Amino acid sequence: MDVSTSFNAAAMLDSLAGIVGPAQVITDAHDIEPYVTDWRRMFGGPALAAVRPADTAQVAAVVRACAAAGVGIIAQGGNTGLAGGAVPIAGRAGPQIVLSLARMTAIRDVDPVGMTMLVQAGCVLAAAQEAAADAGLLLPISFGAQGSARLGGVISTNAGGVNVLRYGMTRQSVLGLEVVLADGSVVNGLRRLHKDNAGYDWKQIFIGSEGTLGIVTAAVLRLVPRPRERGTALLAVPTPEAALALLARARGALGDGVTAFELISGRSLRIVERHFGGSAGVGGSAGVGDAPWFVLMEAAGSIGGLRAAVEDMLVGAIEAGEATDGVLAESETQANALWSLREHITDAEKAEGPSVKHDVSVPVADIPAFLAEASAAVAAAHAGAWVNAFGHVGDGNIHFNVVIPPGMAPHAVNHTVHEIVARFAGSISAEHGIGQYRIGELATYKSAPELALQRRLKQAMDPDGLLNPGKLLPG
Ligand code: 2HG
Ligand code: ZN
Repeated sequence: MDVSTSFNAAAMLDSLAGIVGPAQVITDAHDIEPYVTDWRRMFGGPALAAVRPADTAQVAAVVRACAAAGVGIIAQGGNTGLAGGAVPIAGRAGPQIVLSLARMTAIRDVDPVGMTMLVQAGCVLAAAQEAAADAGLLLPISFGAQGSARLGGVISTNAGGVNVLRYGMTRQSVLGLEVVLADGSVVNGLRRLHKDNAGYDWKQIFIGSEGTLGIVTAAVLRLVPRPRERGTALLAVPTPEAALALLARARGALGDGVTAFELISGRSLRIVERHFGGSAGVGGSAGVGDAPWFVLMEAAGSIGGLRAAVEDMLVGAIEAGEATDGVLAESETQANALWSLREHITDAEKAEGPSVKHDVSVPVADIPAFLAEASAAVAAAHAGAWVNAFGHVGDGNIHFNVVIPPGMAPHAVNHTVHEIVARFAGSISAEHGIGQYRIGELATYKSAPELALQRRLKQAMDPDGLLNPGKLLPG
């Protein structure tokens, strides 16, 4: 339909209020702000309203009303993303709403025998982790924003995080989904089955599709046994090569007990110290001497002797020169303080000024060469910029963020880094997704047949292009 001539905003708002109640249709300029702007204040644009349904039936009714009027729908969870996928695009034509899942927070059940849990899309990740822990189990999805990220968003972006190396991306933790399709129909696939080969595994197309194919309203998640012991260590390492040697040593000694292996540049820790040095539990490199690089690693297990095995492994690493210094946490509190250092890097970077994010992955063995080449290229081409590199080195995923001086064009910096990523046959978005931030670059770095295939999927699922318009797929 031609919305430019026939669209009646007041009637649309009335009809939305009729579905969710007037108090849940937010239009006031001040109140709508947190829904239409991302937390870094980099992305955002106008929306007719932020609409907050209470349940799946209301989501479906809102989608049907929007579909009938040609109104775009941006599904939003905790709005913690880094690619602008959950907020409007500035200057985009056509009416759209933000559909917030924030009221749908229920944890319907935890099954300790089948090791599953059933949650609504608005459930905060940390709340689901706690419910799993109360049942003696672990929901193995973990990242810095877990206190505000909501599971619908976690699933829709196939979030990564610090435990991917042991437990996989979010995709590996999803057994069943309930989704609302573009026409407002509800598909309930909330099965608690660990095995189900009866036809296409359709839930996979929604996981990581950033709300462009359907809206996730509930999920069955796979839980795992909760390890009884964990060993957390911060190590100073001389080079990224040494970090990879240490990873091989840790896996040799501890097998799949290695649950996290994060590489942190010395500069990343120094900015955490500068901005959060005084905060409780966050300070410097926790007694480990200064170094060009650090590794924060964690191992976990339940059969006893884990700590001693980690200790032996660390002694061996220091003897071999793979690490020059290190601290093995003596208590839960100290372990949490080490993680707190890691989790404050993003906020410390924000406090440093504007930065150009690169959430890249390359084959794990190529990480040292990638870091050397990309750092040299940034230094040569962008005077005054500096690299804040850290990330999930065990997955080949580095956040190669570049803090830039005022006035420097971000796109030129993106180009410098992503050309090197392409040379290593890497990805320009390892875990944060495409959203609106990476959409231009996707057209450059994905092959034409891959893009054509994705467009066919989009056309089949959302022929009118109303689900998260303008995101993920270049037009
Ligand atoms: C992390 O690993 C997050 O801490 C955020 O993915 C990364 O700030 C970033 O670029
Ligand atoms: Zn990350």
